[in-house]
Amino acid sequence: MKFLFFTDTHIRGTNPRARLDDFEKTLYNKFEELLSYVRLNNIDYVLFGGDLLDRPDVSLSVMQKFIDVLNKFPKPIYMVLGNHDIYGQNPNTVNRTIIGILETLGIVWILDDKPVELNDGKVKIKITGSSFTYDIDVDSSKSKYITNKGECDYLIHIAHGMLMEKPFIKEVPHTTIDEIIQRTEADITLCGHYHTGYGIIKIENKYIVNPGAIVRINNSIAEIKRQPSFAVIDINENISVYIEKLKSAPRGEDILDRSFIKIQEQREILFNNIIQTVNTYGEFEMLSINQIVEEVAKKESIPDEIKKEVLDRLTRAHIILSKEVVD
Ligand SMILES: [Mn+2]
Repeated sequence: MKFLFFTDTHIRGTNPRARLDDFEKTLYNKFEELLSYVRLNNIDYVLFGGDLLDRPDVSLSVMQKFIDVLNKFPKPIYMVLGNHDIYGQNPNTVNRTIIGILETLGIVWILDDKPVELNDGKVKIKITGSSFTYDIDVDSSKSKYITNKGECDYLIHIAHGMLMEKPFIKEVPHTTIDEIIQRTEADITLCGHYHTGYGIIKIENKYIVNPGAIVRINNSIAEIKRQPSFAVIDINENISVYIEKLKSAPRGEDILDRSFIKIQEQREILFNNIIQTVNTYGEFEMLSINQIVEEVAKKESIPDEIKKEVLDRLTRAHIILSKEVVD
């Protein structure tokens, strides 16, 4: 069986500030290239790592074009939700989002509570998934990255979280591969969320794969140099995994505006100052509002139902705010 895995497409109708080209058009071309790769290379199943959309309510006129191409992929596309696909970093809001509609139409399949078993008469492959939740990398058990093989020959797990090769910036919640590699039974763990990606890492016959985002949204030097890629997985008697570069992706130099970098650097300094200020008020190691609620609740022994109410209200506020924001 042959799989194609891609991640973080961030479909949107507007241009990210640093982009000089027509982002929507370029992205559409990438989807068409992926589709023709699927057809020419006899890919059986398509897997997706989350952040299909840049926001949960991306406009219908934009979606109309992309639904047309998504509908031509082998159905369904097995996927997990990214933080941009949902409201309030809460996967339970999916029914109010565009992805909820795509799932109803049978175009996508959200894996979390519906793992899939594929059997071609030769091998039995199970696919499990963990959508983004605000605690995916905060939870010390790292349970969203751990999955069980059961009766199948091979197990593929997809997660949208900050799974990193090495320890990362302290302020950003993340998980390192060595925290999970011994405990997960997945032969292949496919990851989205960290846009830079790291390709294929193989440890003791287990693969960890993040080919990086299909899109380049910021204009860091690393992003300018990076060529958007996807992964191909071929499972017969053995597993083979390889990375393919998108040919339709323009050169970073041609589409990312570097004059913008200076302003962005100043912003980063400002942002770091804010983080430091917040840290002096409490020992918050992260800045996500949900995580701060979690920390405060723990410190002050606030009952679970009150914490839940606060998180629910934050989700509702996010829904209201996102309707008011004009991109
Ligand atoms: Mn993303």
